[in-house]
Amino acid sequence: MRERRLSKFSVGRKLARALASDHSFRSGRIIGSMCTAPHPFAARVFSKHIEKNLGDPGLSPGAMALEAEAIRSLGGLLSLPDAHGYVVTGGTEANILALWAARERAGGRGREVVVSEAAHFSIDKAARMLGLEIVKVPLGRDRTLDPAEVEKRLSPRTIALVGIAGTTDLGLIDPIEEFSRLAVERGLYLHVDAALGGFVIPFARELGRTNRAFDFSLPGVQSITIDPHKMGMSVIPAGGILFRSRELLELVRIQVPYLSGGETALPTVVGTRSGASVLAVWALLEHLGRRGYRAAVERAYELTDFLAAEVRTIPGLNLVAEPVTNVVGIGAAAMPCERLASLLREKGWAVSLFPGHLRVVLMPHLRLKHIKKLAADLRAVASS
Ligand code: 0PR
Repeated sequence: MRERRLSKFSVGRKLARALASDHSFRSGRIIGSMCTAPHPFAARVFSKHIEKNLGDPGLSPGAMALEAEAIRSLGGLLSLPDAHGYVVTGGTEANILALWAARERAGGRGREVVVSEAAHFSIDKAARMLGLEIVKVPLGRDRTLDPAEVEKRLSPRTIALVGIAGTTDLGLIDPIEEFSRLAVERGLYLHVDAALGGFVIPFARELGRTNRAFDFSLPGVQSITIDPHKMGMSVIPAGGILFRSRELLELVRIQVPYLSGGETALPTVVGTRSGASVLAVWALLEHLGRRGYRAAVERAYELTDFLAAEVRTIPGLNLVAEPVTNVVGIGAAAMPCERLASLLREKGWAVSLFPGHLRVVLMPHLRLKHIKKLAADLRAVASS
């Protein structure tokens, strides 16, 4: 730390210089991110309440009540208005809590968790923290999961299945109906990672884009991850974990005797936690309502369709899967994807590179003019 103070002006100038090379959502150049520019209303509510710490719930009974309301609202979106849960820091914390609950529920009966090889790395992270073993099921050539392959990997040591509703690499949806059937038959815990899809698939169903079931309407589903800081358009950090019952949530709570509200049970992985995040989530859910989110999802699909149609017409490029949500996977037959990615990066695009394809996520900060420009650049680099 420096000894002498630096004026706010000088610090501001240093800051601006240091951040000059950072990408911004406003530029329309961030095409590989699952986050987006926070909705201005969420940002306003967030900045107004930055002092709130829900790690000491007794200090903010009002904010805690709104968190419960936000959870009911998310539960309603996922077919269970009386779900139990919390707004957490993101999909990673939500997945950790879910697998922790699964482990506690199994009571030492086994340690294996079965999930597709497309699982987000937070599942591996959670397993390492919790002493669980991840059994990965390979995907078929069309990148989807065959339920028979899942069943083959179940053993007496299996305690849980994780289904993904909106995979990280391609936005695809696992056969969660089948997962649910297996979970009920075998008494397994089923967690659904809908970090991205939670705010997309319910509206995609209403828009007639998919008829896949993935939520609490399936009897085997015990918990769901749904992230307001992805397609929920709220401020980072904001994830969501929802459990089917209070008993499941109790499995991951810790009793704390000394806080302001008296003896209390805290459920999140982190201690001190942002009340501002929670209030921003609540406020935006109230403000946009289903109609607002549906409109955002509809726009995202328009861009998805546009980009997918363009990619189909560009010689040397291909879609690695038919988009199901707002994610487009672009493969290149004539050159390594690493080269395609670096040519696009040279042109200023912030792309995500997976083994064998580039990922474009059509998030709400993107406009048709950005995607038209992207398509033109893709066409140019594909033939270079
Ligand atoms: N589950 C799924 C299916 C995810 O895709 C992700 C993150 C998580 C869980 C974990 O969520 P948190 O990162 O909130 O803990 N998916 C994004 C990804 O890996 C995260 C991300 C977001 C990466 C924005 C880059 C970026 O610019 O692609």
